[in-house]
Amino acid sequence: MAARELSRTAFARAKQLIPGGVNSPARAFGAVGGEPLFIARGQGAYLFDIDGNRYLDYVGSWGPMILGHAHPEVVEAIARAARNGTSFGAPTEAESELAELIIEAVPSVDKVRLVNSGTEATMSAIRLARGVTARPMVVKFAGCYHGHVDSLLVAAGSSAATLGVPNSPGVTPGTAADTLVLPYNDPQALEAAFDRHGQKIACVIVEPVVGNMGCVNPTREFLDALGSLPRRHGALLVFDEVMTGFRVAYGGAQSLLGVTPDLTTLGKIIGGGLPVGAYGGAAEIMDHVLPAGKVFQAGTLSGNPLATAAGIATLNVLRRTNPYPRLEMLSARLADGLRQAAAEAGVPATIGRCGSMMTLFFSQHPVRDWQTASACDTARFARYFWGMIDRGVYMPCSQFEAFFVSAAHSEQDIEDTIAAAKQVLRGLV
Ligand code: KE4
Repeated sequence: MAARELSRTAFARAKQLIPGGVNSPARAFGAVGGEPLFIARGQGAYLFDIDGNRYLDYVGSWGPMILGHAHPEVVEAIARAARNGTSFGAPTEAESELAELIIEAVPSVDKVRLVNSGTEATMSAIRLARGVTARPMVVKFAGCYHGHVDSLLVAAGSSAATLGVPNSPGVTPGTAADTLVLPYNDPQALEAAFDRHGQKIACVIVEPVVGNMGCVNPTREFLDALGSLPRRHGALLVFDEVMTGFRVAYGGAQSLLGVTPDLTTLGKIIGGGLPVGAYGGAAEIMDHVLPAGKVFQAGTLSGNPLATAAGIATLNVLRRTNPYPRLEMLSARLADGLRQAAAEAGVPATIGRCGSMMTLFFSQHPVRDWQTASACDTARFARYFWGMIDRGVYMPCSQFEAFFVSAAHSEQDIEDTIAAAKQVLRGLV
């Protein structure tokens, strides 16, 4: 068992200063028990905690670190930008350079606004959709997460077509009232919602490949419904590609799935680990955003010189090296190895995967929506999580998250992970 005393001490201190000792609940290890590890540094595919333990990292900061930690070109770009100042509150050419890279890569984006997080991106995209359509309602799907936007912190009511109810204190019933929560991968529910509310729906927001209930792929029928129903009823389709953007492909999920959304939200990878979010779409939609149009959105640090430098460097490395075929090869091998390890151990498990994002579900049935995801054996997941930590493999601390292979992972890293999983899974029976 690795020593974790310094993390324990650091956590005790942090809890005196910061709610729950963390600046985001996802890091608190709440779903797996125990206490979070405090990280000293990352290098390539590895994290090092403050007790000196090394871990093979599959969280990758929840997605941004597709190149691995401390990539030399990214670090140098940030350092170079910092020497010229850290923020000006005035336009810089780097913002146009990052915008150009995004526009060139993402099929649906002709114009893009940079913000500071995925939450800001989805919040702004919804406001824009409501402003453009002059309609109040937003459709989302159970199990999809779009950041801590009040109107999206909503759980499904008793029936899938029930208007949303808040699932966080502080979100008012009035805010939730305009949010409709439907089952993912249910084209009939989406059709019924439009039949019932069609002229009041401003947009449908969806993770085109879900990461936030664990990795769940859309069915062809669901994609066809997403591609046709909103448009038929004058609503906008918003692809939340904060996680899938530049992850599952350089052009994001929309470049793979054959559906072109009206708006796309981005984050994570486009900041290379620094705070960048973005929302974009056709110019005739985006030109409704102030000061071109009347839909308000602003931000002191939007397009920040350091963040845009990190994002530009990251996208330039991705565009130059095209790591996606190798990521697919490594990820397919890992998925097969985990599937085989679970089968050999007699542990019911299935894999959800798209490219280098995937989830090992402790479920004997395929996971296709929140109902099947929430039936997973989360207690068994928690034992698996800690077993992997004890073997130096850092997986996401929740069954309902995706994990990620980076371009810094080696074939040996993948084999070592499979070997560790074989040992851990055998112990779970
Ligand atoms: P941020 O505000 O955390 O940058 O992005 C919110 C967001 C929006 N859309 C999708 C599809 C997302 O996955 C996220 C954030 N993802 C979580 C992890 N699955 C971030 C981890 C955290 O909250 O600490």
